[in-house]
Amino acid sequence: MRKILFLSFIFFYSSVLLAQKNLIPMPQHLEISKQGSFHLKGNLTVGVGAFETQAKYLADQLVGLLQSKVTLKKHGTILFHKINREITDQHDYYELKINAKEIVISASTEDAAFYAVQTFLQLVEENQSKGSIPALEIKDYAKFKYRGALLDVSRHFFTVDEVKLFLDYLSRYKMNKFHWHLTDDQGWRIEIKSHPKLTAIGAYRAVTDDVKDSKLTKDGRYGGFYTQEQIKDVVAYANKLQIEIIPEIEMPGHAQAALAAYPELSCTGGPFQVGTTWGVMDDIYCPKEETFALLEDVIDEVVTLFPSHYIHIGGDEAPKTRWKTCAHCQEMIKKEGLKDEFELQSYFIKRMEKYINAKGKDIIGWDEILEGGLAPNATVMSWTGIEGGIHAAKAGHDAIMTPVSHMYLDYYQGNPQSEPLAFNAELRLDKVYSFNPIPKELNAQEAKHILGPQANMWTEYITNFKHVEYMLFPRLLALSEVAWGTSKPEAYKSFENRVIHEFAYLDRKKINYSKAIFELNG
Ligand code: TNX
Repeated sequence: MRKILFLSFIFFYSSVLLAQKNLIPMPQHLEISKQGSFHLKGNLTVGVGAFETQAKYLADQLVGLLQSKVTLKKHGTILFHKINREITDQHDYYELKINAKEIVISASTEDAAFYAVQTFLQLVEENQSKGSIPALEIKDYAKFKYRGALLDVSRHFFTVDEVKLFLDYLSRYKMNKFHWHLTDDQGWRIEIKSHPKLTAIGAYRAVTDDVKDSKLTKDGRYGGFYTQEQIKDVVAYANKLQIEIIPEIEMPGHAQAALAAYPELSCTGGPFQVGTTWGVMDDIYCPKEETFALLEDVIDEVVTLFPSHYIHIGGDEAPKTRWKTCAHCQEMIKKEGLKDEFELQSYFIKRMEKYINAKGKDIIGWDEILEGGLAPNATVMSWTGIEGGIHAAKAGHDAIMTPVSHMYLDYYQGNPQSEPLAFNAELRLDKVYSFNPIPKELNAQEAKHILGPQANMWTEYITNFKHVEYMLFPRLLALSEVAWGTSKPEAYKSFENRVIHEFAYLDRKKINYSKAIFELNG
C-alpha cells in the first residue's frame, strides 16, 4: 500500500513538473517550486499596475479561457510591475512569479509584459483542468530582437481575417515581425490612391486550375487587394499583439502585376498580363524617371500606413536581360559611370534608399542587393544561403537570416508522397529547430549585426488559408524557439514531445497542422 502511495505521489509530482515544461518557446530560466499552487477557481482580480493595456488584455483572455468572472482593480492577485533592465542580447526581459497567494509579472517593456502574459496564458491552459497552477518562477528574455515570418499574399490572396489569424499564431509564440509580401508578378495587393490602376488591373489575374474554385470577380478574374482602411486596421491589430508589420514593395524585379497596369514603366513597353505562372520574369521595372516617380509615390503612401521602421524593397531575382538591350539603360550606365547592369541595380536600390531614408525609415532588401554594391544603410535579408548575411555583417550592416536551407515554409515537411503538393524541396521540423541564426564565421562584434531569423511562407502552391496553417504548423514552433534563443538541437526529442503536446491545443482551436513527425518516428 505504501509503495502504491509512493508511486502515485511520484507519478503525480512528475506530471505536475512535466506540465510546466510544455511551454513554447521554452523560457530561458524556469524553476518549479516544490510547494504551493495558485488556484484558478473563483473570481480572479487583475491589478492594473504598470501595464494597463496588458492587464486589460490578460483579463479579456482569462474570461474567454476560464469562463469565469475576472475583475480589473487597482490592486489584484495578478500584478504587473515595471522593472528596468538593459542588457545587450537580452531583449524584453520579464519575470513571472507564481505562488499560492499571487501572480507577479515584472517586465522591462510593454512587449515584455505581453510575452509574460503569453507565457502565463499557456500555463493557465495547461493547468486549467486541475484548477491550479503550481508555484514557479520564470526569468525570461529573447535572444533575438527580430523574430519574423513572411506571408506571400500575392501568389494567392488571403483576406484581412486570415492575415489576422496569421498574426494571432505568431503572437502566441512570441514572434514580433510580420513581413507582408504585398506585391509580386501575380498580384499587387495594396491600394495606392495616386495610382489606382495598380490594384484595378494589377490585383487580378486570369483564372488558372488551382483557383477555379475560389471566389472570383464578376468578370471572372482571381485576386484581391487591401484598401488603405483595411491596412490600417491590420496594423492596429498587429500593434496590440506587439507585432511590427514590415511591408514589402518589390523592385526592380517581380513587378509584372505593376507592369500590366503601367506598361510604360518597362523597358519594352509591353503589353503585359498579371502573372499566372511562377518563376522569375524577364520584364522588370526600367530605371527611368517615370518609374522612380511612381515608386516614390507608392512609398509616400506606404510610409503613412505602416509605422514600421523598415520598408522592404525586394531586390531579388531581377534578370538583367532587358536592361542589357535597352538603349536608355545603357545610356544611364554610361552617364552614371557604372560598370554594368548589376551596378545599375545597385544605383536603383540606392536611389530608392535615399528617398526612404529621407522619410526617416530604413530599407531591407533580399541578398541580391549586395551585387553591384550595397546601399549605405541597408539591412540584408539573407535567403539564398547564409553567405549574404555573413557578408553584410562583416561589412557592418545588419542582417536577417532566412536561408532556404532552414527557413522556407513552402517546402515539404514530410514525405512528398503523403504531403500536399509543395515547392520541390524538403524542410522538416528538426531541420528548422537546428538552425543557428549566428554563423560561426562571425566574431562577437560582427554577430551583433544578426538581428534574428525569419521563416517565409511563399504561396505559389498554397491556395487557401487552411493550407497556410498546415505549412506553418508545427514548424512555427521550432522557429519560435530558434528566435527566442532557447532551442537546443541536442534536446530535439524533448522539443518534439512539447510539439506533440501542443497538437492538443491546435486541435481545440481547429488549426490545421502536419503530422509528418509521426511518419518519421515510424
Ligand atoms: C524565391 S525568396 C523567391 C520567391 C519564391 C520562392 C519560392 C525570394 C526572395 N524569392 O519569389 O516564392 O523562392 O520558394
